[in-house]
Amino acid sequence: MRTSSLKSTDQIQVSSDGDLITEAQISSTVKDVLATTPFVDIHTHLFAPAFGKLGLWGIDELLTYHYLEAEFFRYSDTTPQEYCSLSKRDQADAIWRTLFVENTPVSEATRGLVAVLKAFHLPTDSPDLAEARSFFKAQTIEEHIRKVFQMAGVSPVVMTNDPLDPEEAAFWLNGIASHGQFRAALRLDRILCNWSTHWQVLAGQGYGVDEQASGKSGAEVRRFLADWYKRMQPVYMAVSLPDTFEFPKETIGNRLLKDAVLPACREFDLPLSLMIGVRKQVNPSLRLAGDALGRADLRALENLCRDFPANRFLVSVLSRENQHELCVYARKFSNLMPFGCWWFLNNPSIVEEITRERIEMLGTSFIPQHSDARVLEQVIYKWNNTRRTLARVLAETYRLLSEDGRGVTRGDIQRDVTRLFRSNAEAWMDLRAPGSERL
Ligand code: RAT
Ligand code: ZN
Repeated sequence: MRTSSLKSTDQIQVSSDGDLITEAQISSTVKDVLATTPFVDIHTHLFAPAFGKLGLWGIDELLTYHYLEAEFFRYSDTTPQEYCSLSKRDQADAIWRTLFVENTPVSEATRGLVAVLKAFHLPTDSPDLAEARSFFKAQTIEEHIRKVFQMAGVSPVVMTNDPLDPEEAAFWLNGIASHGQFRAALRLDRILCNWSTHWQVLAGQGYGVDEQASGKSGAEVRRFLADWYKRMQPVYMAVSLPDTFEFPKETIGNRLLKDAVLPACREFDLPLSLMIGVRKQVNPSLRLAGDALGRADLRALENLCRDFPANRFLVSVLSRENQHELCVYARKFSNLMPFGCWWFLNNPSIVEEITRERIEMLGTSFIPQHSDARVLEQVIYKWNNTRRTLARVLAETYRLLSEDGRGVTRGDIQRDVTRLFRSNAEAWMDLRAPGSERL
């Protein structure tokens, strides 16, 4: 039973989820609940083992992560061109030497790699990578994935699946068995943001589309999406949009969004994930590490949420300056679900700020984080960091609540953490393994 106010001096023994906990117990209870609740990872770039080499894992992939490559070029005289001509192994050695041996790995991405090494009891200060390489070489992928997800406390994870990536599409077209821990997400960047270089691929596959996306193109793209929906059984459709995104505005992308993507999402009852604010290739020589960000005009989002009430939008914005207005829009539109602290925002100081702001404005009606992991083992450090930051934020939230007159139980904390990291996602997408019940 609740009592009106709880002072830290109250000595209530916790015996069940229903008993109020003391202020002194809040922090440890929050940490414990965070540690024991499996999270859903709603956006990654990982692949199930059936996709073979598309799934990245191991020390050389971890070290050549584009977040680390960007940092490498700040310290090293190696030019991006020289770096690109090296083998992956030599690139990894160069990054290890530069960022971990010759310098202290204090940045978020370097610290993350240290945490992964430590999680596997590998040396974190070795002059070379010999021991790490032999450890990863000894792993078999299925068992390694199981262990890594268990260490990270995540399941399932959502992949990013591009039907216009020729390498990936070949796997889907040959038939891919569903995997218990991975779900698909149908990524639309090439269609919505780069139609001029991709429409011919659709045309070549027998869809009646043209360069201007005129006439029956919208209906045909919708047919393409329906075919890929059947093939992938995605849990949502997704697109990453530039900071300059405007809606409505007469562009090919917007026409296809309105005539094909939004109707398909309604038909299949899928949310559309909009990741807004990327400025692609401001430094093309850095390749994947060459993107930056810009503040977006979120009136585009306002227009979408209002004009398409039967659609649901999962939204992450890349600019720190857009975060507050995203919360305001989520208060106006229940078909908008803010998610994650994306890419350049996934640093403890910013995650803390954004998450506090979201709790203050939205309670627990949002999805605080996704990992965006590209290399399997990254989920270990990314989710560990999220838990660590959230422990501070949630403990402070409950302390204030308790001070203001409402004590909390372990059951309350469990319900909130489950909502934030699991059931809000489950309510928005069908995360059950694709199988008979979904077909
Ligand atoms: O965070 C990243 O790794 C970025 O390169 C992008 O992949 C981004 O997350 C995206 O999905 O577009
Ligand atoms: Zn991503």
